[in-house]
Amino acid sequence: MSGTAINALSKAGQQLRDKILCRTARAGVMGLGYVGLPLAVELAEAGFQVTGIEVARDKVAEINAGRSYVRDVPSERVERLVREGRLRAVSSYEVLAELDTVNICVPTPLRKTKDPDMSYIAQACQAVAQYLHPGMLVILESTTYPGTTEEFVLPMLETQGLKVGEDFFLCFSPERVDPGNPHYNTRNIPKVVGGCTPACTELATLFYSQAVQKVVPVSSTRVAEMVKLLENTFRMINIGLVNEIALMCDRMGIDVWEVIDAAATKPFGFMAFYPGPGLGGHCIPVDPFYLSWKSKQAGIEARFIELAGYINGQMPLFVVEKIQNALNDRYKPLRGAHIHLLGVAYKRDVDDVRESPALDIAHLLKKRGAYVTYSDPYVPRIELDGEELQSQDLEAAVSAADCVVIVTDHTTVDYQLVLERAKLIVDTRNALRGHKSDKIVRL
Ligand code: SAJ
Repeated sequence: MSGTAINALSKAGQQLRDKILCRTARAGVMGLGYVGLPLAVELAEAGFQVTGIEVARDKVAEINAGRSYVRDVPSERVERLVREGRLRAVSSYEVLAELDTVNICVPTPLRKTKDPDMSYIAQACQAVAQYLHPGMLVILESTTYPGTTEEFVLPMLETQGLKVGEDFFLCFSPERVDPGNPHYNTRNIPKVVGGCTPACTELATLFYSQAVQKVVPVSSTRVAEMVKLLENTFRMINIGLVNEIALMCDRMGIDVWEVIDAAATKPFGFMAFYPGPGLGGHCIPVDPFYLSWKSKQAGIEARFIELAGYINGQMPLFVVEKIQNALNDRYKPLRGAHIHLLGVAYKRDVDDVRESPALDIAHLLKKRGAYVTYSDPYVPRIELDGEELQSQDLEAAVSAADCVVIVTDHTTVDYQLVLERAKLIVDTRNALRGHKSDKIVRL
């Protein structure tokens, strides 16, 4: 730790530092989802005694039975840690009274009005406030707008009469979990962290350094909050740009996929993004609207975010019209046609359908009178307009359908079989790249 911080550390801070260094600090993780569970496992494997606090009792039972429900965390790791007594899960908050650190990894969705839904953070922080005690390190990881930690969380915690930076320590550290990424995980993704005071930052940096390879301290919680929003807004806007380029190329009869591949040969100053059926997932379609909401309050319209949101939101309709025109060119109306969607997850090789554009496409197709089926090796069933659809056998459905639409380009699908059996294919992901056939229609 830096000299200044050691001298400046209060007695409570010094005690926490010592507990972190000798791993006697009892760690807590609130929210054992795709962010919280990998973090809990890394902290436990780093030698801390970890308690997961999870409101979903079935998840608590799974963890305590040594089973993982998060694809990136093998059950073997959970089972070993639970057996060794280094990881457990509970569903009540009292345990916070005996914890030295707590990472808050709860959801931050949007309301229907596209305003931030802070209810999960509020519930978690009220619980932490109730059991807050001297020497506690509290780190918010949920993606949120700049100012949340100091304006929303800190006042809740200070109601207990304890002083931040002396009695307890409060930081923000953005989660950077990338579901399904085979190369990057909680341990090797650099961890940005900013505290309410330098002592807060130093203690959180020390804490994370026990479990994460690289920690990146920044000067404040607002900087740390903004880092995450820049990262994901960058993606959302560039996806919006490339979708708009795809619309232009469609009108001009230019192969957008060839354009992007050729542009990507530029060894500097360019980063390839790819058009698609729309923007799915629980990060990219959501996080930028936390920034635009706060920006509006600060008197600045986040025009790029709003525009990119509009363009990305139009892509499902563009795909449906592409399907309709492709059938029309073959003297087949969309009404009454059998359309088979290949892949409904929001991106390749994940099992998550949250905000998936496939659901919008299916809804629009049904509204236009089509009969819609789907296959997805990762998603056995979906709910569509109040009806449950089950994933169909690929070969049979592809052979029977009037049009197969590749919406998610899972790598495990037999695209050769699709190419041979399908009458017509609308490929929204260039999954059939390199194949030439007049039955393939690309974005
Ligand atoms: N998408 C496109 N074209 C692209 C890239 C993505 O249409 O060129 C679509 C995807 O199909 C998906 C949506 O955008 O529907 C989001 O895709 P994503 O690749 O951004 O994946 P996410 O949502 O899982 O984003 C996560 C983010 N991780 C965190 O927030 C911690 C993001 O910051 C990562 O950069 C991203 O994974 C990643 O790189 O995979």
